[in-house]
Formats: sequence, C-alpha cells, structure tokens
Amino acid sequence: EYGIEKPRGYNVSFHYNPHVEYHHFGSSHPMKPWRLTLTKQLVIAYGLEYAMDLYEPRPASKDELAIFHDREYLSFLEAITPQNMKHHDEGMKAYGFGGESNDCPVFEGLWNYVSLYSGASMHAAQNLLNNQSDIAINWSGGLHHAKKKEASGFCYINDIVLAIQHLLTQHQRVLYIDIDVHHGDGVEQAFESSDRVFTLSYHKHGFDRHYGYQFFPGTGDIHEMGPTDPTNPGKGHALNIPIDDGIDDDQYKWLFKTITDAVVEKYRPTAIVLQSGADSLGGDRLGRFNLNIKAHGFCVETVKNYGRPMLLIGGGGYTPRNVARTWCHETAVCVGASLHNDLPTHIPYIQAFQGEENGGGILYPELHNRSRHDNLNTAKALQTLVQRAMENLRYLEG
Ligand code: V1S
Ligand code: CA
Ligand code: ZN
Repeated sequence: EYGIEKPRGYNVSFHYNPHVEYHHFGSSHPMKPWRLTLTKQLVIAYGLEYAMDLYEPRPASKDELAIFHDREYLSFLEAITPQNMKHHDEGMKAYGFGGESNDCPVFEGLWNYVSLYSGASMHAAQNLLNNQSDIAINWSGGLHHAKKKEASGFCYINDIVLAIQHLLTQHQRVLYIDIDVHHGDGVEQAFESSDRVFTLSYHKHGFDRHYGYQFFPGTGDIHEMGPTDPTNPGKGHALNIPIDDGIDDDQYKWLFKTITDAVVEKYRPTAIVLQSGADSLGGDRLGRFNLNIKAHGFCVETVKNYGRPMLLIGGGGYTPRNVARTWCHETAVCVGASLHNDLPTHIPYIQAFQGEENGGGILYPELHNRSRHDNLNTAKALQTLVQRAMENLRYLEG
C-alpha cells in the first residue's frame, strides 16, 4: 500500500438545529418542517453522521438578518403572532402575509423558525470561509423567494442571499445554482446589479394546465438575464432555464450538465451555492417533473466535482418521505458513500417509508406511473433551449 495515495475525500459539515422541526405552517399547507425530521433520521440510520462534522448553529440575530432585510420588515416579522395579526391588516398586506392563497401564514414561533434556518445557512457559509469544510450542508434553508421587505412563496427570510453576502466577504465570484422546480427569483433579484454573483435557475415555467394559473412565481423566462441597461454590471449575470411538465432523468441530466459546465467554465466561480429543492422530484405534491432520486443527486455530484467550496442547501419538497430519501442520498453523495437500497429497519417513523404507496421500504423507489406527468419536453425544444442558453452566456465574454 505504500506509495499509493489515498484519494482525498471532501470535508463535509452538516448544519442543523433540530428546533426547526417543531414549527407548523398549518395542516393544509404543503410546507412540512417535519420532512427535516425524516431526513435526519435517514442520515443517522445510514451512519452518515460519522462521516461529517455536525453542528447545531444558534439562531441568527436581527442584526445579522438586517444585512439583507429591511429593519421595519424584521420588526414586523418578530412581533407578529396568530393572536395579534388581526390588528395588523396593513402590515400583513404590505409585507406579503396571509392573502387569498395564504402562502405565507403567520404561525406560532415564526420568528424563531426563520432565525434558525437562517442561522444555519450563515454558519455553513462561515465554515467554508474558515476552510473548515469543503462542502457545508443546511437542509433546513434554501428559501429563495423571500425579498428584502416581503415574504413570498413560503419564504420569509432569504437565507441564501445572507449566506452569499457572507461568502462575498472573501470570494470574488459566487455561482448560485437552483434546481428547485420554482424560479429562484428572490436570489436573482437581490444580486441583479452585481457581477460578483451569477444566478442560474432551472424551473418549470409557463401556464399550468392542472392549476389554471401561471406556475409560481411566473418569472424566469429564458430571455430574463438580469438588467438590460448596458452600464449595469449585473447585466447578463442571470441565466434562467424554463422547463415544461414531465421532464425525464436523461433529459434533465443532459440539460443540467451541458449548461452548468458552460457557466462554470465561463464564469470561473471561486465558490458555489447549490439550492437543491426536492420539489423537482417526480411525485412531488406541487412539482411537475418526472425525476428519480439519483437524477436529482446527479446535479449534486456534478457540482461537487467542480471542486470549489460548496454550500448545499434545501428548499422546496412537498412529499416528505421522498424529500428525506433525496436529501439523505445527496448527503451520501457529498461524503462519497453509496447506500444500500433496503432501508435500515431500526429507523424511527419507518412506517412513513413502508407499504407500496410509500415506496416499499426502499431508498430508491421508481416513480409510479400514476404520479408520472406527460412529458411535454421534446428533444428539439430542449436543444433550442440549450442553444439560447449558450447565446445568453456570450455576455460573459469581454
Ligand atoms: N403551486 C402551488 C401552491 N400551493 C400553495 C398553497 C396550497 C395550500 C395552502 F394551504 C397554502 C398554499 N401555494 C402555492 C404557490 C406557492 C409555491 C411556493 C413554492 C416555494 C418553493 O418551493 O419554491 C421554495 C420553498 N402559490 C401560488 O401559486 C400563488 C397563488 C399564486 C395561488 C392561487 N391564488 C388564488 C393566488 C395566489
Ligand atoms: Ca429553480
Ligand atoms: Zn419550489
């Protein structure tokens, strides 16, 4: 064995405060923080905790959140409760709460919840800056729709923007990649005038047949590339990849690798943030794609192989058992482990994964035909999309 170099593995850290699990958006709301309990249980059951550094970060302070967010918005967020909200109609409207769809409900412990997931993303970014980790993971973060002074699409505080701002204290160019099925509009908007952050989002875009609306949030057309003013340094530093219903594993992997490789080669980021929203998975309650877990994980593997400091964060994901499977698999991808398809039997909540409906007690169940969406993406349309994306990238030259 002497003289043979062991391939150096990556130092992986896991940033998670279990108190996030105890928050509830309401019984009919699709966002279920207990999907994080399931994720953690799988990670532990497979022994992945021994292959990483574990941290339990403290909640972010109001001053830390104010690095991006408006102070009056933060004070509102801190003060609002289900009991007092009826006396705050004006603030509720102004800041994007409640409303007809109730995307962003006021619930018990809201401030605590947002400070916990944000604290974890900032702590993860700090670990990358200290060179304590090569890959830092926060599955409780990734809330990409939140604006400076507005809650939107289940997101109140934009932990991604805060983490990127922190990375920018030492990194010249940060690449943000977003594979959540929704457009990463909040992150794109926050850095629209900067050439030090490039945002790349893959998402469903267009009118939704099932839903009768534009798919949320309605932005992210291929032609949206940041500001159009030629004197704005942010011009051309956003790339949006709009995808139609039913995309399959091979199509998505090809699209992701072709386009992301080109962006990394042209932009040469010194750090990468990957939002790995699990609602792009087949069978998701809100999503429209047909991806299996390993195709989703292929994106994490691809980004890991660029060998840059990497922040890996969660996001959407509305079929909790599959969110847990996906994020457990992706944690394994980061540490370089392969996992047995039979789930360990001693998992708490094992019933959530058992029975034909729930994936038969295995880690990588195939997507059911009954949850499959018709694939509306033709080979020709995807080729045109890649061609347009490559044209958009010409702005990065000279
Ligand atoms: N799609 C969808 C969807 N479903 C809900 C919803 C359902 C039940 C509830 F009790 C509360 C909300 N809201 C939406 C979307 C928001 C999706 C957010 C995704 C977040 C993320 O995964 O990207 C990141 C964590 N909201 C809408 O579509 C808005 C409306 C446009 C819906 C229709 N109404 C009438 C107007 C507002
Ligand atoms: Ca996306
Ligand atoms: Zn989403």
